[in-house]
Amino acid sequence: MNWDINRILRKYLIMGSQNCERVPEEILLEAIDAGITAFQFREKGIGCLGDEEKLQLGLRLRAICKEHHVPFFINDDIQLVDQLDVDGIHVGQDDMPADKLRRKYPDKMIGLSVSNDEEVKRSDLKSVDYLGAGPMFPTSSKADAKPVAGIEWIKRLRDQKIDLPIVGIGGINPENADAVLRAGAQGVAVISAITTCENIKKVVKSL
Ligand code: TZP
Ligand code: MG
Repeated sequence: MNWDINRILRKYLIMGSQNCERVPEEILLEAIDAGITAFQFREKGIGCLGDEEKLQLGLRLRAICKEHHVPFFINDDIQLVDQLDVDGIHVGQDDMPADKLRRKYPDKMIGLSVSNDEEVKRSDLKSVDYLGAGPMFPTSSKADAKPVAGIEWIKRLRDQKIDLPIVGIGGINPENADAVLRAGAQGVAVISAITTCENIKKVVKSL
């Protein structure tokens, strides 16, 4: 499948069972129905599932994405790349380096998190398809989140002539999403704005 990376970053839902107060499959289905353009399975942090349950949930969420033609990314977990037949892999700075990942998976989309200039400098940007830039705003969804980089971070990436697609992440909601896009991002990646809201349709539409 050939995905249009600029388009699929537009409304990117990230989720694991630890982010959900109800059945993750239901949340994913509602979010897809409301118009999310990509999904990342991120089963990580306090309360996350063990290996076997993680695989089983991953298989169910993956099947939903396949049925609805929504690209499915796995966060970090290289073991699940083949088991879940993912479309893409998202890695952080402490995970498998992008160049190695690219050699191993020439046909997968690869996303990389960058939070500051130092991380950009040490990353092999030509091996990745997009950058995750953040945290844009304070977040309570990631215990070890880097210091808030703000929307200025996206502007700075653009000023450095980095022309990779960028998705902003961290504390994004319908009220502040527009500022992230205006700073130069192709899209917004959110966890809690969708997983904890009352009305997924309304939130996704207004992102
Ligand atoms: N990486 C940087 S911030 C973050 C991740 C995974 C958490 C984003 O969650 P939320 O609830 O949208 O702030
Ligand atoms: Mg990581």
